[in-house]
Amino acid sequence: MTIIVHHLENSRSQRILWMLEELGLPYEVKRYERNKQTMLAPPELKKVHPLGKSPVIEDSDEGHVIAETGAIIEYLVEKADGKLGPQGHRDSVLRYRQFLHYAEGSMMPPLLVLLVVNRIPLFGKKVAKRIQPMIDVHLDYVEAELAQRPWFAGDEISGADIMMSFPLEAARGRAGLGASRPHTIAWLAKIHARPAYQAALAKGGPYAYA
Ligand SMILES: N[C@@H](CCC(=O)N[C@@H](CS)C(=O)NCC(=O)O)C(=O)O
Repeated sequence: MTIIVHHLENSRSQRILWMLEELGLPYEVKRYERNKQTMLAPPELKKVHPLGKSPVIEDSDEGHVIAETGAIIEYLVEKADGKLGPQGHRDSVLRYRQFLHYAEGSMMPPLLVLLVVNRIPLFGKKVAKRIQPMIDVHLDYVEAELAQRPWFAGDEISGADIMMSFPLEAARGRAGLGASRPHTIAWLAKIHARPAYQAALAKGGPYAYA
């Protein structure tokens, strides 16, 4: 066994399990539970990486500890000789790169703000009303992209789709993504039906967003 995935329940690390299943690389899952009150990761994760966040992987073959979903995805693409990496026409390659960064860099921040403010009584609801239109801009953009092609980069599934899965799953759960954006909903159904996605769920345990 070469790769250990430090997997926090109901978190971004589900993407890494899915990626590893798609690539057919061997791995082991170390599962962590969130603190029920704060929803934060347990302190043990800080022993693996100073940020104490998930995902983090350890590759014992190469002696690396790697944090940040996008960096892990890129590392795994390299390890799998380019599988699920940028491919084809230059436009697809550029879209791949954009969505790889966009998922965490632009789409997750307002979703995270919404999650936090929704936990604050009264004042939270007011702030949430200001955040929702910002999220809608992202959801409309994604819907328009998925109306043009089956996958985020182009005709084939790639690491960009795996990156985009978490913000879109989170948006469906908490930010109004629904039937009014049929291409995005169909894309979610399509990824959830993939055998590799299902195998990742079986390996990682319950996941609230699938
Ligand atoms: N941008 C980072 C974010 C990592 C992150 O915030 N992970 C969350 C899980 S969704 C976490 O570990 N939260 C628990 C905590 O902050 O204690 C990535 O994509 O890996």
